Amino acid sequence: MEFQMTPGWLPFYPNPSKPRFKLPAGAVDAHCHVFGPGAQFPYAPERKYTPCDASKNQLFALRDHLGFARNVIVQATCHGSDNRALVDALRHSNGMARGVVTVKRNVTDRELQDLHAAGVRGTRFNFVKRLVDFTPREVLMEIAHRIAPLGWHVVIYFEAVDLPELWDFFTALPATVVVDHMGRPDCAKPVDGPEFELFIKMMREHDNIWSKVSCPERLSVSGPPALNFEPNAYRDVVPFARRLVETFPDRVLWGTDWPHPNLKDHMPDDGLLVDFIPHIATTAELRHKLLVDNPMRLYWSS
Ligand code: 0GY
Repeated sequence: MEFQMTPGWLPFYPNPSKPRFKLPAGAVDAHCHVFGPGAQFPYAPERKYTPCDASKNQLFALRDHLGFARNVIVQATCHGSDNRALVDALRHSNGMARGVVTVKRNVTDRELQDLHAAGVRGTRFNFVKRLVDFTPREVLMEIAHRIAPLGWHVVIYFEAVDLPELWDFFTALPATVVVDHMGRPDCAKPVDGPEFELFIKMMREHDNIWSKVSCPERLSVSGPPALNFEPNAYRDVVPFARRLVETFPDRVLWGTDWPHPNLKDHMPDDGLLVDFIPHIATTAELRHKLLVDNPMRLYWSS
């Protein structure tokens, strides 16, 4: 099947630079996607965008080029609850990739067990209104109760303004919960303002809640530097990510977000994104937790 990429969408960066920051041995890219290829794994009819194809082999080549050892592949909304492209990538990863899927209420126990055997360790609930149609909370809660006994966690994606309304649901989830991209704070607001304080409070009061300190390219208002990544790249995101890394060093993850769906103004060089890591995790110990210990504990302990 032929798919036309959504107009205005940027394809991923063609020739990423080699990072200057040397990743610790065993580092995990804990948030990335595979898209299709659409001819083999068609995009979902209910999708809100059509991405560029981004195959497992391209993802694994990027992993090796950047110096990561492993990937966590997260189901993107353009594939809906059809996890075949993701599972195919896991099966071809030699055990070096784990997955986070999207499932519907009617998923069978057998299907969940097969997903687990393929390397799936979580399910994703998406609350970003431009990306998905609404699913009733009780349906999501039912799914959460089905996956919890497998030792899976729930990945949640939402925007900061929606946290007050979603608080009760998130804090009642019966599993480890991993928040995508720091709950998408508005980085034009102060890091100690009420909006981000609410997010910090949620993590402080609920030690089953983790955060990915990912996506400076998506969250930054000040934007990328014109030519050189240092010293000001995405500088407005740094205080938010640093605060989480330093306050909750054992509950943070990092990922490239390759191939960066829905970016229209600026497509990051993934090598330079890796060079952002020492700005948000400023000691070798913090970086080892962020890039190795935490993702290994969450994704490779079973
Ligand atoms: C991301 C971010 C986005 C998209 C999705 O599943 C998705 O379609 O997550 C976004 O548009 O902000 O993490 O990939």
